[in-house]
Parts: sequence; structure tokens; C-alpha cells
Amino acid sequence: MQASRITAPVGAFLLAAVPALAAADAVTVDHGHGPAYVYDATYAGVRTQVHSRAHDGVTDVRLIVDGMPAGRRFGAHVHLRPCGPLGSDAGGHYQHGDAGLPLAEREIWLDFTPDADGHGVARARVPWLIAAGTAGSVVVHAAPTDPVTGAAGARLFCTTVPFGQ
Ligand SMILES: [Cu+2]
Repeated sequence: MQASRITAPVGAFLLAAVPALAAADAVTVDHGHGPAYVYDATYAGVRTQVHSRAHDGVTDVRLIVDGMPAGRRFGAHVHLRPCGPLGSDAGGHYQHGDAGLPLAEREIWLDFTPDADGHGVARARVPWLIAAGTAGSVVVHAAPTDPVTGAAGARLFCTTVPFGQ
């Protein structure tokens, strides 16, 4: 239910003397713990963590979910806005760059299959950064992500993550 963000310059000792260099080397780390909202009572007991690390033009996002039913695959994505009382409040999928590229290269997908203990982990690594304020959550869906359309069925629960802010 909390979200936090830390921006830590690499080689902080350089910060005072060379601010521009320090900024270019900044590592931005965003976290979200949740879910903030659950839209299907079946999932009322789940717990989520999202960890996002951006550095050198690469964004690395991890989703960890506990308390899930085992053995089937769930879709998950980075969405545009923070979670709200309605599943639709998170908006559509965050999309980056050239609309001519496949969706799988322009969005951040975090599909996962929980193990026998109901523990699921997904990691996505993309060669670009999320502009501050342009993505606000990770939504878990009822079905795996369709590789062409990006659709993944009903929104089950949502974790707010202040990406890049
Ligand atoms: Cu989604």
C-alpha cells in the first residue's frame, strides 16, 4: 500500500564538483507495494512488490506476487496512471517509441505463472527509459498477454508505482 522512490547518483562524491555528470549517471529506483486495489474478490489476499531500476538508458522491472492460484499464467503490464477504485483508472498500457514496432517491444509486460506455493515472479528489461510521470502502475490480468494485441482479459488487481518521478 505504499510507494516510494529514490534517485541515487552513482559516485556521489562527484556530485558537488560535476553536477551534470552526476545527473547523467543517475540510477532511478522506483518501488511499489500492494496491491493498492483488488477488483476480483478471489484475489483479496494477494501481495505484490514492484521494483524498477533505470540506468544507462535501460529499465529493469521486477514484479513479485504472492497468494496466487498455482499453475496458470497471468498477464501483467505497466500501465499509464496510478491505480484507482475502478480497474479502468490505471488507463491503458504504457507505450514507448515508434508505433511501427511490435507491442512487445514498446510496452512492459510482466506475465507470470505462480508456483505451487502461489509465488510468481516476472522480470522485464527494456532498452529505454520511462519518462517521468508517464507510467503509474502495474496491473495483473486474468489471462496471459496476447502477443499481437496486448490484451490479457479482466483486471484483477493493481499496484501503484511512481515510475520515473
Ligand atoms: Cu495490463
